[in-house]
Amino acid sequence: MPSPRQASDNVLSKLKPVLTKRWLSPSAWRLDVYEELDGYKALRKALRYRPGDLVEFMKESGHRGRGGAGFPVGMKWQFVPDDGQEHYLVVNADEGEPGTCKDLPLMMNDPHSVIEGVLIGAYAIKASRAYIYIRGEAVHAARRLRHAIAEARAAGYIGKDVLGSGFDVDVHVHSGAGAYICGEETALLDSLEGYRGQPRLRPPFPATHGLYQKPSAINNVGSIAAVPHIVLGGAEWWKGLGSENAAGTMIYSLSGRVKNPGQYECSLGTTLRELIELAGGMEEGHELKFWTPGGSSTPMLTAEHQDVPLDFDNVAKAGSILGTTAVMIFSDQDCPVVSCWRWIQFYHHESCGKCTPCREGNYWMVHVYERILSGQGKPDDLKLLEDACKNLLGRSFCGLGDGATSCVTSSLKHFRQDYEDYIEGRKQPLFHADMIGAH
Ligand code: L3W
Ligand code: SF4
Repeated sequence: MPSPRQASDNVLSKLKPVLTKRWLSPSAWRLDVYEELDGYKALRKALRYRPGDLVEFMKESGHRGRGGAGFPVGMKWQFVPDDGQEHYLVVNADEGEPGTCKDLPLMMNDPHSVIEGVLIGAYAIKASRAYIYIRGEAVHAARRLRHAIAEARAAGYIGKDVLGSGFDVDVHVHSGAGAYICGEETALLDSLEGYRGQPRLRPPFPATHGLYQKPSAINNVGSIAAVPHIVLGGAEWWKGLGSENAAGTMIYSLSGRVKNPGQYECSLGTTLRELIELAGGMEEGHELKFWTPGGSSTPMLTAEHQDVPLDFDNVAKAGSILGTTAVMIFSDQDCPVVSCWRWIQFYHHESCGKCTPCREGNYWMVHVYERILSGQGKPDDLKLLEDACKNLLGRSFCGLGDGATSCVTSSLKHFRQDYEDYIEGRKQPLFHADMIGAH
């Protein structure tokens, strides 16, 4: 986490390093150092409770998922039926949302906190097997997790009769092959089972029909790494770290036009204005123009929204989604049309092709963007983009299709003029028409 130098005391008080507090300790990824820093104390404590009590405790803490949807963690665990079947805990470590960078540093700097959270979660839902599904490109993080699992197994935290509690559990790391769609929980399950990763129809939800059609809880890395801290600190402590209706801290990943981009762990509900101050301010000569609260799948906001508390409810009221708190910051020297073009290229490339609205819609939107940006745009093109989004949103098979529309509809709402400037020749084309398709 970069160290903020010039922020005011009021803004500095928003910084709450909990999940990131060990990041500054050299070698906290090693078991001996982790144990010196209170590591595995939460597991010892959790094993003294009945699994059902832990689920209740997690509900009480108000802890909500950090993977994008903000679904309550305790409720997700409660949905896993206590029916004597094999159960699984799966960690979604396929961090792929553009701009998101909180799970990788968590796994690199503090892998045992993820593993300790996995063990507590597995115990709470009575799972004897847990999988961490990590994106294929993150070879370094997968290696670090595997090393930490071997250390934890040798120390008796993983395996048969964990710490003499009678609880048996094993933990595996599974690397994906670099497909964004495998971050969608049911595509992830297909990929984990050895199939091509494509979303499944929901319901039934993974809570009842998950991995190998068995009850499964799927939690994001950030959701699960918070669990040991909540178990040690208590539900009230966790709630007190956040703001009203938003318990705990959040790792905001700041990128773009700020002086010190990086991860800032703050109270849920910190505003963009405060985050920019923590990051040393905007880059010299740049003025805020647009930003995403939670990655490219969340509608972009503008300078007018700088004081919106960045928590689930307030961001929704402002017309966007908190998502993964991937705060990408753009200035008056950046073009929202160009950003959207790049993002739609990404969605087109990552579309799994299962459903027509997303497969075809993103393909055609890339073409419309390229027409506009090459100076060949027509006045009807904006209507065409809006129509494409109407046919994607709510009509796609999974959230990827819905998410792709966010940047298009929000940029058309806030920055229509920028599109019209290209179409009406007031802005230089970004590339020549001959270059279409070359990007
Ligand atoms: C049992 C029910 N379980 C819902 C569970 C469901 C899932 C969780 C949330 O998308 C968002 C997406 C991206 N019985 C249930 C139930 N569940 N009802 O609750 O479900 P849902 O459908 O609200 O969301 P989701 O499909 O998990 C996640 C947005 O996050 N996002 C994230 C992008 C990328 C990453 C990454 O790179 N790691 O997360 C960014 O904004 O657009 O809207 O577990 O099973 N009745
Ligand atoms: Fe695949 Fe896109 Fe349809 Fe999702 S919305 S199932 S990614 S084609």
